Formats: sequence, structure tokens, C-alpha cells
Amino acid sequence: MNKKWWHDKIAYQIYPKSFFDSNGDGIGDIPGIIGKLDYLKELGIDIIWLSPIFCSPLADQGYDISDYYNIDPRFGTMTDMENLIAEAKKRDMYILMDLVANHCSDEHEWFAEAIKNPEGKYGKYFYIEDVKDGKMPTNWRSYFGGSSWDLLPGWSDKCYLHLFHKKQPDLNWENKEVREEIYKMVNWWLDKGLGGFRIDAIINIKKALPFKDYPVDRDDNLSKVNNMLAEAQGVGEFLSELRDRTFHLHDAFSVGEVFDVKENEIANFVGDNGYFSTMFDFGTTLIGGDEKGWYAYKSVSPEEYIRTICSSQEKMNDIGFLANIIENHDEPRGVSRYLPEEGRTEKGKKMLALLTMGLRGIPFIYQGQEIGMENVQFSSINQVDDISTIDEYKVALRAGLSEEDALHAVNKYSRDNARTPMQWTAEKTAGFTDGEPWIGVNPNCNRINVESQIGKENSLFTFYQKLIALRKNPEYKDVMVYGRFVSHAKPEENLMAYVREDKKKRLFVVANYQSKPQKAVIPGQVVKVLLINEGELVIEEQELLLSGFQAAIMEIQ
Ligand code: TEU
Ligand code: CA
Repeated sequence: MNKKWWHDKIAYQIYPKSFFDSNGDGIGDIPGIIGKLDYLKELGIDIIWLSPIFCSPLADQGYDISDYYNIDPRFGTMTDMENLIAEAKKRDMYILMDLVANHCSDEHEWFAEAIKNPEGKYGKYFYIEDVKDGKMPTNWRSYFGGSSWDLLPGWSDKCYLHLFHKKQPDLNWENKEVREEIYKMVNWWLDKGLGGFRIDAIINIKKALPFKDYPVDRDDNLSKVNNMLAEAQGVGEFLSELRDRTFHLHDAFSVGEVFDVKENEIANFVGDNGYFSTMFDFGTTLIGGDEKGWYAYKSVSPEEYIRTICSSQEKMNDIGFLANIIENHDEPRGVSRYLPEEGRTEKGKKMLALLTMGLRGIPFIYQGQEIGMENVQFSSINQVDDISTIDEYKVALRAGLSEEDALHAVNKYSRDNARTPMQWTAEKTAGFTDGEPWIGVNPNCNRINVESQIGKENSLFTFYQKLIALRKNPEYKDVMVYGRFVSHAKPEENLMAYVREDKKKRLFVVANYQSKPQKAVIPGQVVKVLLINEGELVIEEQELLLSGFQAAIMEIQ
């Protein structure tokens, strides 16, 4: 494998709207991020990914871009952005922006032009079709519910495609002019000194054409987009072009948000000279999923969690690097989802941190994960802002759930769980803003906040610092970054255990993913115990006696 500058880096995702508000308008902003760079440096972060801050009506929180070349005034100015890049550079940190190019906003000037003249240049930037006998071209269900087609504003016989919200019209990547626009824009930003991009929803850029219907899979008479994507061929041609025309020219880092990748194509995505430097491992976020919707999702068992991660890690040894996450802005908080109720403690949270940070791949920490932020309890759907959650709530009601049960399902999976303000202090607004926060603060900020953890020997924050420091320790760095992953797990006994090894070193990572104690065989002689989440480690010859949710990393021979 060719070594790259990003292989040994630790990344952190910022959701700007909820990170830190510098001017009291209740919305997080770029100056707020600049003010927290030292905090991130102290944690050990090298790469910072910002969810979108471009001009946007914020119908999908910035994933609907109306101007790719400007910063939304709510987040700051171009000068603020340039300052952020410069301030990050001073600290040897890299900034990634979010490349949202499957779609733009319906308020983008391209779409305005397309509405005026659907047959003209800009009409061809989108998928605009005729409505025949009142029928939409296909029965695809948008990711946020309802048909993927809507009437083109001002037209009764023309419609446009939006795989996401109707305010997010899909760009037509088959049109070379569209691709050129995107490459120009990506290079423009990379020239400003960005470290690279996170690439949004990218698999969707290739549609299976010509348009046709797929089997109906819910009582709305529609078919999920994934049915179409499974038949779409040739996304790789677009993605290699994107890579060669942009990222490669700048030696930039790229991390793909890729769902629905075909198994035999993973190497094309993240192998040597893959389309991307890496892509997220979403395996665990898919456990317990159900076609019917969130209301039917099942909780994640430790066994499934262990199996899912170990199988993906083993598969990747000879291919490349995945980006490992516990959560992101589209998911509930990982500690609320992956830890059984008895394990939702500091000890359990540290166990999850240790297991994730020991994996092969590039760790992406989501804001607040380092202090153990948890899901929020919404008491009414009116407290929710996210369009996806509101749709899933309706799906649950339609399926016959009571308002209470529907809300319960929404509480568990809502994307807004991850979008409540970052908890800096125990104050009422969590030290996030001096004004009224745009979305309610999780009331548990009185207990879970940065101020009470930073500099405290036993805090989760400090534990993350130690894990990161271990990944950077010259003695262990090579094996932590490049060492092979070998599973020693016993998923059926809730034991997650693996070895990371190269020619020089072996590390054993082990966790008892349950409340009752259990034994684990150490696959070698213990040289040195490097980190324990809590308590003393009981070692008897070749065996460990782990207490409930105890986890450790040790060097072995
Ligand atoms: O997500 C793509 C995606 O597939 C998710 O929208 C997923 O279907 C959804 O979260 C389920 O609730 C990306 C962004 O991460 C997300 O925030 C955006 O809403 C979406 O693209 C559209 O740009
Ligand atoms: Ca602000």
C-alpha cells in the first residue's frame, strides 16, 4: 500500500450550526470554530470536516446549496473562512469542506434559469421530464418521503427529479457541462488551501437510465431509490474523472459518503488509486434497519455490533482504509444506540471509544462524542427541526402507531439527536450561545459538558486524548496505523477482541461488551498494558478476567 499523508491522521466532524455561536444569534459560526481550534488541537485532532456552510436556504441544514462560491452569512464571511484555513494551518491542521454535488438548492441560479427555460442550457443541468397523463416519470420514493418528482415551478406539464427533498433538485452528471462546473468549483476551493472534501451522497449521481419503475415496496405505491441504484452502472467513470481533475492535482484528502457500494467494487473506491482516500464504514449504522421505516427498527445487540465491525475490518486489510465512526450528523448518538442500557456509563462510553480508536482506518470523531453526548428526549414532534425525522414520524403514524409511540421511535433515531448544541458548560445554553439556540439544548448539559471533563484525569475527554496520543506515539504509531486487523472476537459471548500486528509489534485490543464479568484468552505474552478504560486489569497467566464493560489495549509478544 502506498503511504499517504492522511493515513495517520485523526479527523473530527463539526456541525457548524451547533458547534459554537460567537455572536449570540443562536447559530454556530466560523468565528466560533476558530475560537475552538485550540480545544481541538488539545484533543489531538488533525483534520476537521465542516458540514456545509455555503449559502443555503437551510431546508436540509445546508445540504441544499444555493451558491457554492459563498459562505452563508449566518455562518460568517469568506474572510472568516480564509482565516479559519490559515489558523488551522498554523496549528498543522487541515480543513475539509462538504462537497454536496448530487443536488443543489432549488434556489440556486442554475435552477432558476432552468425554470425559465427548461429546454435551454440550464434545463440540461437537471433531470427535467414531461408529465404524461398526470403521471410522474418513475415511482421512485425520495429519501425524505413522497415521490422523487415534483412539478417544475410554474409548469403543469414538466417535472424535475429530486432524490432527496424537493428543495434539492438532482444535478445531471451525464451532462459534461455540469461535471465541469463541479470540478471548477472544487479546484477553486482547494486553491484556497483546503485539505480536501467529504463527498456527500455520492453514489446517487449515477442513475439507472432510461427511467423506469421498480417494484413497489410500501403502501405509498413507491419504490425506494436503492432499487434503482442497484441497477445503475458506471458511477466509477464519473468518480475517476472527479479524482483526476480535482483531488489528485492537489494531493487532497477525500472521504466518500458511500452507501450501496457493490461488494466487488470496494477496491475501486478506496484501494491504491481509488476514487477516494477513504470512505465511511457505515456497517454499524445499518444494523437493525427495516424497509418499513424507523418505527420498525430493532435495537443493536453487542453481538451484531462486534460481528459487523470485525468482518468489515478483516475484509479491508488488503484493500485500503475505511473511515471509522461511532456517529455523525445523520445518526443518533452512538453511546445511546450501541451500548446496552446497563452500559451507558462513563465506563461503557470509554469502552466504545477504545474499541473504535483501536481499529485500522481513519477515526472520525463527531462533535460531542469526545465528552459522551447522548440522545435527547423530545417531548413533542414540534421540537424537531429535521425533515427526515418529520417524514419518519408521519410514516409511523400512517402505519398505525399512536402519536406517543411514533414520537418514541423518532426520539431513538432522529438526526436531531446529534444536532443539539455542543455542550461546553453546565449553563442553561450549554455555553454554546449567549442568545436563544436555534434548536433546544440537551438538558443533560448540566452533567455532560467540556468544562467538567477537560484536564480531569478520569474523564472521557481525557481518555480520548490518551487514545489519540497512543495512535501518535512513535513507538506504536506504525502498528496502530498500518498493522493488520486479526479478529479474536467471540461475538456470541459479547467479547470483542482483536490483534493489530505488523512485523515489529503486536497489540491486543479487548472488551467485555456486557455487564457480567468474563474471561478472555490473551493470544500471546503480555509485554505492557497500554490503556484500560477503568479499574485494574486482572491477568492470570494467559487469561484476562474482565469486569463488565471493561476494555484494554496491551502490547503482546
Ligand atoms: O446523507 C445521505 C443519506 O443517504 C442520508 O440522507 C440518509 O438517507 C438519511 O440521513 C436518513 O435519515 C447526506 C447527508 O449526510 C445528509 O445530512 C443530507 O440530508 C443528505 O446527504 C442530502 O444531502
Ligand atoms: Ca452566530
